[in-house]
Amino acid sequence: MKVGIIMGSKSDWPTMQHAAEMLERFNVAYETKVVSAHRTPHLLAEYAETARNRGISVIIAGAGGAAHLPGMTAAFTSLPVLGVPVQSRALKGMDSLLSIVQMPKGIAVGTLAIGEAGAANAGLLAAQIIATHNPEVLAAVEAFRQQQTDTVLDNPNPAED
Ligand code: RP5
Repeated sequence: MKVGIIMGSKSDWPTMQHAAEMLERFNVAYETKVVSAHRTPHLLAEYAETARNRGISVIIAGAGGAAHLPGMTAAFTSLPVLGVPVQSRALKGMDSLLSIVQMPKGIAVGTLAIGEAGAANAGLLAAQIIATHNPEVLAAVEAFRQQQTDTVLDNPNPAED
């Protein structure tokens, strides 16, 4: 089983690569592809409709501006879709966020934060979804979280390096 990471443009990669890096950390297989809801609508339909049979179990979709990619992807598949609002130049990603998060009732998209943190957390959440039926991924996710906890507890003084 693997994760599909799609994005509306090559220009989204500097953001979306953080989702890929997170999946690598947990040894989760993934594929990446540029799929645009408005520039390549037929490719989007084909990608989403064939994803499950190609072994994809979660789709991460990142887009900016009038970001209909995650919602349209969710319309074409019943796989879980995680939406990442990419930061836009004009409106700093508020446009991306609102157009991804405000899905009307009946078709679900799990929306993450704007930008790099959202992309990284989309990778983390996808790994956690896979971890519900994969003990190796579960162990890796729990080790990652424990490491974060230890880092904080081992460095309680904010004024110290
Ligand atoms: C969206 O438009 C993409 O997801 C990207 O965030 C934004 C700008 O795309 P480019 O003009 O850089 O291709 O479709």
